[in-house]
Amino acid sequence: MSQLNKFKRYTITSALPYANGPLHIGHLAGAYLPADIFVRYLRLKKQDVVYICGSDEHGAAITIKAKKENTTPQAIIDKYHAQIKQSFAEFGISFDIYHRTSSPIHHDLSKEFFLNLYEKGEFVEKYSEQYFDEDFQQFLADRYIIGTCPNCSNPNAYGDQCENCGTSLNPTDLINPVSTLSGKPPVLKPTKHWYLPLDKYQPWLEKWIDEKEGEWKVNVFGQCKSWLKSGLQPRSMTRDLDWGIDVPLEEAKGKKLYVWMDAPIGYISATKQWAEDHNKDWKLYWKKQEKEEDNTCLIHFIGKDNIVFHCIIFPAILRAHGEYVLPQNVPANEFLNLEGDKLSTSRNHAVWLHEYLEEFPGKQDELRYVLTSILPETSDSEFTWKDYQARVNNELVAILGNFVNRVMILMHKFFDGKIESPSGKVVLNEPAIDYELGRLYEDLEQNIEAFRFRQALQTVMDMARLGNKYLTEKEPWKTIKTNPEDARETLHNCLVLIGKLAACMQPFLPSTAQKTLDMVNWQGGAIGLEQEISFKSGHQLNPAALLFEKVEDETIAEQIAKLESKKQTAAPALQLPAAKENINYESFATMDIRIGTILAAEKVAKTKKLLKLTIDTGLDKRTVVSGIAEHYEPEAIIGKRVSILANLEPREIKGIVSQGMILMAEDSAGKLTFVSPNDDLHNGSVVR
Ligand code: B3M
Ligand code: ZN
Repeated sequence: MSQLNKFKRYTITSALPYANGPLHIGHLAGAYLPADIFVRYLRLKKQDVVYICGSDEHGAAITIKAKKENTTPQAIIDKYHAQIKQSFAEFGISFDIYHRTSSPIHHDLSKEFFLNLYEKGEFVEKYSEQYFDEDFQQFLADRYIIGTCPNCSNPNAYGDQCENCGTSLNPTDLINPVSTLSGKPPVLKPTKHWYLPLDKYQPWLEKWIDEKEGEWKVNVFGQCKSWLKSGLQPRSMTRDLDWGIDVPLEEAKGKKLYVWMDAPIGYISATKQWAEDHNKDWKLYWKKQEKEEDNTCLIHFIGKDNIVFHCIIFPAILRAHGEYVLPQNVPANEFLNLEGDKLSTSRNHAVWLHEYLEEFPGKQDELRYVLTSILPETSDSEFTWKDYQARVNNELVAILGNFVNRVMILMHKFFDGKIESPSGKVVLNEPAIDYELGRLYEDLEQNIEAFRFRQALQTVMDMARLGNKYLTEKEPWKTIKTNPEDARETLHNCLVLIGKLAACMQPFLPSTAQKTLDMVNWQGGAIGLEQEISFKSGHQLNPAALLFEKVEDETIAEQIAKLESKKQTAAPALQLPAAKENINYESFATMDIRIGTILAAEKVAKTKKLLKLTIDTGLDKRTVVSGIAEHYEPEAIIGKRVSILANLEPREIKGIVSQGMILMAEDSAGKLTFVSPNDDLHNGSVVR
């Protein structure tokens, strides 16, 4: 039994993608396809539903991309907003609105939200030390700082997260942090921010999350519990950035709202815009109503990396505001992998939606089908092109397409595509089939309502299997000679079954469902899920057409080769420091660089980074303190040939006078190596 009527209406959201690049199949499978299936189902069930999405156009994700493409943030969001919107539309993701967080209505609402919390005294104001790039005279967003992950030693971890081990980080956790703007280590400077005291909300959040046990997906519930277990910390809702929504306070000039403060409010502002456009009341879709039973059912579809924001931070914001409903469910998906490897934008290891649309025109439902079959609902799953081919050929072509096609061909061959019945109307006249269909339909309902879309899709395929089996058993191609009325009845039953199948296909394969209905020349208007299917006597079918085509081996081989070649050409994500300004030769010539040899090396007590070296410079034997202890063991470098800047003013470091500097080459991963001569030069040789 459907449980949908428990709620007056539904507010369904899909995560707002950053408008900083194209979408790939991982996005589709994570937060959009499942939501679209659910929403299409709700609509077919005649529920009052609004489906909300839009581009997330703030945050460092955008400014970093602008820097990379050497353009402005505005140009980036305009370009990718349009592209993403287009891809969604072509895949039939049926948002009621696809909005933008750069819109004035969103800026206004976000500020209003911030002020509401500010005036209630919900924020804690704090000064903290934050990384600042002295060359660029600006504070650095977390994403602008890279360094070594304290957890897994990945040298390219970001200030907010290590993409290698998934640990979420603070910039100050990074070892050897470097600003991606200047390529230099940033300095810490105090700055004031407004924090959401999540620690204060912890007891309430614990209680609220505990109520979701058994109702929310295990992966989502488990992640929430683990965040709560490790203890929530206040989180700053403002940032020192130059792109985003202004903090609406006089004393916060130049500061912007934290992107995760404004982005979820984007769901609300988009709803406001939609309501304005369609003469609706947006408050019904977001605010608590007088009677609890009149509240909307809010559901967020997201990927697992967004769980904390939707299950902890945004609910805390909504509750602090007080007038809003909280999410009823957050059916987050895990990740989709590709051909044995993580999907990766930077390594270009992805199947991009805009490329698929170009290379497989008209084959959106094929991808919808394959992705729905492998949705990472409870654990990570994997897309491979071979599996794509197998599912299209062995399931869509051989089962679904085949059933519809056989029935259509036989109807045309034996009865000129015309339905005729003495009773004037054709309905399903086969109790066993009717019973089975009823059972399958119930499964479908239950699975969709429990967000088990993979299984739900299987019940649709089972309907097609049922049809094939029935047709094979009844053999109308034989009985047409012995008992033509029986053959006619069999095919009529099949046509009704096709109608039912098309109805149930709609949430998953919307354009195939429509094609099927067109083929049987369905005249009944929009087809409902539970509608009784019948045809009038005299009804003429349209010509048979194939619903799906076989995917050839070459097509798959091409796609696999394309992924392989991208892998080789995609440059590793080098984060090189910016080039320095020109100097004249005289400046260079003032440096006295010599070849020397390390005679002795020891750790400097109470430091992690420093080694005390004794160097034979050819001129003398001297002491140099060098910050290489994390890269070399002292014993291992004795006898090493090095280059030394010999006329650097002596400096006292940790009580030791250091005379000169050893030259080191540093790669983008922060690894240091000595700059040594290739040939065996004597000590004191000049580098120039
Ligand atoms: N743009 C992060 C992401 O795309 C973020 C989601 C916002 S949902 C309010 O993963
Ligand atoms: Zn790591």
